[in-house]
Amino acid sequence: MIETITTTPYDDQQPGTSGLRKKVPHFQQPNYAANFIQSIFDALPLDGGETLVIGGDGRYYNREVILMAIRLAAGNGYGRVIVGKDGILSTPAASNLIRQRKASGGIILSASHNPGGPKGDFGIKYNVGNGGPAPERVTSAIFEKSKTISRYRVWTTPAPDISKLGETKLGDMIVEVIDPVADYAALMETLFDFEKIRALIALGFRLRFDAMHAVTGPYAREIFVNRLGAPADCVVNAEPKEDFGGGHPDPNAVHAADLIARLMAEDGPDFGAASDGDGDRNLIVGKGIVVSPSDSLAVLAANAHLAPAYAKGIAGVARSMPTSQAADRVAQKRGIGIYETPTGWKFFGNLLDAGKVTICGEESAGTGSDHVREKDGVWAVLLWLNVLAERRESVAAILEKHWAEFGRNFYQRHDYEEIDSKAANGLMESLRDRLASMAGQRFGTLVVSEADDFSYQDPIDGSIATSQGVRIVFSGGSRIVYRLSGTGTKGATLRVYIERFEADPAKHSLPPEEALKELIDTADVIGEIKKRTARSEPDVVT
Ligand code: G16
Repeated sequence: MIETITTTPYDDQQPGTSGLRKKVPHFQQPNYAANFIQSIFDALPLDGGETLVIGGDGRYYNREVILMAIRLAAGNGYGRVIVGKDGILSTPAASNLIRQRKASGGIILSASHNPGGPKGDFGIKYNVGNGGPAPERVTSAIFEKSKTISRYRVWTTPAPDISKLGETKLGDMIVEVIDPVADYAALMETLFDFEKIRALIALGFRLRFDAMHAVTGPYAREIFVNRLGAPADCVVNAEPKEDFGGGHPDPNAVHAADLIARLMAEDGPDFGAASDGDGDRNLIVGKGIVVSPSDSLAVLAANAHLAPAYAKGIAGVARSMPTSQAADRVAQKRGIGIYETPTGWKFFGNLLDAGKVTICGEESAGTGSDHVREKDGVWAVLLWLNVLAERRESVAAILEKHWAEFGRNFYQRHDYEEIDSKAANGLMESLRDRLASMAGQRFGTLVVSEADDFSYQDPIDGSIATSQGVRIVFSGGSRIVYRLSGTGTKGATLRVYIERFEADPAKHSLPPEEALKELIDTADVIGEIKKRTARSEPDVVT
C-alpha cells in the first residue's frame, strides 16, 4: 500500500557543486532525506513505470537511505529500481547503468572525497537520463520543491534485502539487485586494449592502486587483478568501509601521502594511482613524479588515440575554468575544439551529448570521456595504462616529452578550508568590487591584462551560469583565480588557482612553487587572504 506521510520543509536543501552534502547528523533529522528524495521526484516529469538506478559509495548511513529511497520510488510509481548489491555503486558505474538500462535517472548517495562515519559527511545527488549530474535547471527545481514540501509517499512495507542478487517486488515495482562491478568492468574491456596492458604487467611493470577503503576496491580487484593479471597486493586499502577506515578518501598529496612516498622510493612501483570515496576522481603518480590533474588531462587528450575507443581521434576537450590551460595547447595544436566551463561535471553533459567533446577534465582530480556522463577514476587509470603499454616509456618521460612539445603550464591550487563564511564572502565581494579598475595595475613584474567574474553560456541550450570565479589574468597569460568551493559542509573553503605558462624546456624542471613564487605572493596581495582569513598558509596545496 502507498502511504502518504505528512512532513514540514527544511530551508537548506539547495544542491551545491555536486548534489546536497551535509553532515550525517544533519541528514538524520526527521524526514530530512525523505523530503529531499521526494522533492527530486516532485521536480521530475514522471509518467509512472520508469526505471531508477540507486546506489552509493557505501559510507555510513548509505544503507538506511537506500532502503528509504526504494520505498519512496515504489510510492511514486516507478516500475523498476536497479540497486547495487549492499547499496554499492561507484558514481561512474551508476552513470553507466543509467545509460545501459535506459533508466530515467539515478540517485547516488555520496559525499565524494569528504570523510565519512557517524559524524562525517553524507550526500545525495540525482543524475538524469543521459547518466550525468542533473543540470542547474533541475537542481533549482528540486530546491524549489523542497521549500514547500508537505508530504511524501512511501510503500508501507520494508524494502527487500539488498544483500542478495536477483529480482523481488515491492508492490508493483520490481527491485533488481545487481553485481555493482560486472557491467562496468565489461564496459572498460570494450574501451581499452586489455591484451596490451596484460602484456605490460606480465613483463614486470609494477602498479599500486590505493582504493582508500572507499568504493573502488572491488572494481580495482576485478579489473587490475582478475582481468589484467596484476598481483593481488597491488590493490591496497581495498575493503570499502563505512568510515573509509577513519581516513579521508581524497586522492591528493595530503591524504594519499603514503602512495606518493612509495612512488618516490628508488625501488618503488612504476605506476601509482588512487581514487576517492565514490570512484570518480583519480590521482596519477609515476615513479618519482606526481602528475597534476591538469597535466593528466592534457597528456590523456594528446595520447587518447592510442586506446581502441579513441583510435579515430577525439572530437574536442572540455575543462573547467580553473583547470590549467595545458589541454588548450593540445587542442590548438591538434585542431580540435576546446571548451571552458564552470566547475562541476554537470556542465560537460550537453557538450558530450552533442558530440562536441570526447574528453573532459578538472583540476579537482576528475577526468572522463563520453563513455559515461561522470568523471571516472578507474577509467583514467586504465587510459594511462593503455598509453604506457603502447609507448613503453615511464610516466616521467611521457610528461617531459609532453612539456617539450606543448610547453608547461605550471600550476597549483591553494585551499583554505573551513574558514569563516562571512570572511570568505567578504573577500570575494571585495575582489568583485575591484574588478573594473584592475586592468593595467602592476604587481611586481606582473601587469593585469584582464579581470572578470567568470560567467558561462551553454552553447547547446543557452543557459547561463554567473559568478563562477574571479579571474585575474596578467600579460603573458599567467592567471590567478579565486572561488569558493561548492562541496564543503562546514564554513567556507577558499580555493586559489595559480597558473603560469613556460615555453622554455630548460625551465620545465623547476619546482612549481618556485616557478609560481611571484604569482603566489601576488595572490595574497590582491586577495588580502592572510588579512581576511587570519590564516598564514593554505591547508592543502595540490
Ligand atoms: C565535485 C564536482 C566536480 C568539481 C568538484 C570540486 O566533485 O563533481 O565537478 O570539480 O566537486 O568542487 P568545489 O571546488 O566546488 O569543491 P566530487 O568528486 O566532489 O563529486
